Amino acid sequence: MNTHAHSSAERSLKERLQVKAESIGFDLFGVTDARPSERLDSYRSWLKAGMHGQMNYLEQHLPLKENPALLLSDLRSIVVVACSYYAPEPLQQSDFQVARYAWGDDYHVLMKQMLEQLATALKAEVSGFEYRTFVDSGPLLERDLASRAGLGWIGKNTCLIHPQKGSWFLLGCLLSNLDLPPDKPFESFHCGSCTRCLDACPTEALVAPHVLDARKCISYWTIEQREAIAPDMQEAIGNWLFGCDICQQVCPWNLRFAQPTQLEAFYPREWLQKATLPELLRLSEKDFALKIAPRSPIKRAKYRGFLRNLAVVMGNSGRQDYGPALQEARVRHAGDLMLESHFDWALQRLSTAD
Ligand code: B12
Ligand code: SF4
Ligand code: SF4
Repeated sequence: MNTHAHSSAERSLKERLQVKAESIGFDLFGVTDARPSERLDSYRSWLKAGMHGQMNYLEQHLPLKENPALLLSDLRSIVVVACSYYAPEPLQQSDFQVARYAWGDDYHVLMKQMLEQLATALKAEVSGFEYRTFVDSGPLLERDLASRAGLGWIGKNTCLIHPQKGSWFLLGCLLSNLDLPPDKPFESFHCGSCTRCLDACPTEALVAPHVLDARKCISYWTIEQREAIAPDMQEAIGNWLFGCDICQQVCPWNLRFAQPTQLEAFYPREWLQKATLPELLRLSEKDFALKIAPRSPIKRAKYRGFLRNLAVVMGNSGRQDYGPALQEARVRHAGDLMLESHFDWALQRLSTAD
């Protein structure tokens, strides 16, 4: 807690900031102070256990996560915002699934622009205003900051859940030298005895409440991992082409409270609604760069990762008519051992499918 009382000017600045944030399109807004997280021990033990897999950047982030003040000299407060990405119209695909956050445009770009807009409004008003904005990729424990800023609790599935709006939210942070009064941290915990997310995870990646072993998580393998997908994960990935939403889909707070996004940018894009797996597999690297990468979060998998994911999903589809497309792709990408092994796996699996 900040020890000094905040002036009415600081309180009114915070109120105006919140109004501005809402007018820009943010659904949730909260403020916390610059203290380091109280949950760093669980982050350290998570890293120590190797549960971050090959996401080495999470190790590199540790010193900064330990001390957010290193990110901005004279850091006084952190504004945490959130946008719902729950599109009212679902992705209409029967052959494959893509995590909801990736149906539309890339939130990293969109929310960063929105945060910059918020900062620009402040710049005009406050002299000497210093700030930095972060969306996802920065060295901050965003969910922890969000719960400290009063936005919700961290569920057993490790997601931040708002008590009236669920967890289909993406987070962003504005660090600044403004002395804004912090909100009351969200201290209650509303999962109760529910264990639906742990029970539903197809790969048992939620190894304990609040502990996700990324090495078992479909989202990790299909988004973050650049090389081969572990053999024992390939079947379990099922038809998830990019990311996984199961531990959020089953959550009663989402089933009851999910609220449609105000941002059309998160609605499913037409190319994704219409795409077929063989067509996607035929994309050249240039097509991927021109048609998918510029706006979609799917670019994170990179071209090879995307083809690898396609091979796995097609292998799991039971659709023997996908054989020729996979054969063709194997010839086109001959020499890329990682891809070859995934195409071979898929062809083999289809040949033994009922
Ligand atoms: C690495 C990462 C991943 C990894 C690892 C996920 C994980 N659970 O750690 C992978 C690739 C698997 C992943 C998947 C997803 N991710 Co991700 N990911 C991140 C990233 C970059 C870092 C998270 C991190 O540091 N993890 C390490 C763990 C140890 O830290 P933590 O999750 O923050 O955990 C803290 C708490 O759980 C707490 N804690 C521990 N024990 C206990 C016990 C109790 C009782 C309590 C209350 C708390 C508590 O302490 C931990 C350390 O402080 C953040 C962005 C960021 N900079 O924070 C996005 C982020 C967490 N991801 C996000 C999203 C949307 C997803 C996916 C939904 C995408 C998808 N559909 O595929 C899935 C969800 C999977 C899941 N159940 O978490 C959002 C989450 C929004 C929300 N509402 O929570 C974030 C915040 C990005 C953003 N800016 O919006 N992600
Ligand atoms: S995202 Fe999917 S694989 Fe990962 S923990 Fe949740 S349900 Fe399990
Ligand atoms: S499914 Fe149940 S246990 Fe899991 S996060 Fe939601 S309420 Fe909590």
